[in-house]
Amino acid sequence: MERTFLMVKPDGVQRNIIGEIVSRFERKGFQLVGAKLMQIPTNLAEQHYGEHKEKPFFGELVDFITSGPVFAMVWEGENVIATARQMMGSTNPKDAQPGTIRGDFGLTVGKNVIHGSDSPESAEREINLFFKEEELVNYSKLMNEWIY
Ligand code: RTP
Ligand code: MG
Repeated sequence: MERTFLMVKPDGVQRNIIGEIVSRFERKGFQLVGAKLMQIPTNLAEQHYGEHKEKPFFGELVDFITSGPVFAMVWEGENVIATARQMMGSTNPKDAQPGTIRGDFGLTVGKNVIHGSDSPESAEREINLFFKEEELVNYSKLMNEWIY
């Protein structure tokens, strides 16, 4: 089953919407297979956002993501990578549709509440960056019979 890496960014943690965000993915039908509250060290932030190293906002991005605790998660389910991105909404909350997480909770591109992997390759890379294999839990729910 497909897996993705999602993370409530420091602004989302400070604003007490971890539960709101987790709840949306639970209600959608996805399954949580790993989660932790953590403070990201600078070297991990730089690796995680490595693709943006040359961008003018890279320094701000690393400063922000390391500025307070984040809630890192791995979620599983059919098409979870693309569907989670849709549920998050556009990168810039001013363009994000109402009903999406960024559309409902964000105002500016710098503080846009949530991160989600954008492809199967980045999902695998990011899951391995943030979680050890033994931190991910394999289990099945009877409820899945009502989803699939
Ligand atoms: P993320 O990686 O955080 O899930 O966001 P994303 O895929 O939607 O957007 P991406 O292009 O990967 O950009 C990563 C984060 O960089 C910040 N950003 N700032 N100042 C700017 O113009 C600018 N552009 C992007 C955003 O916080 C974005 O989430
Ligand atoms: Mg991205």
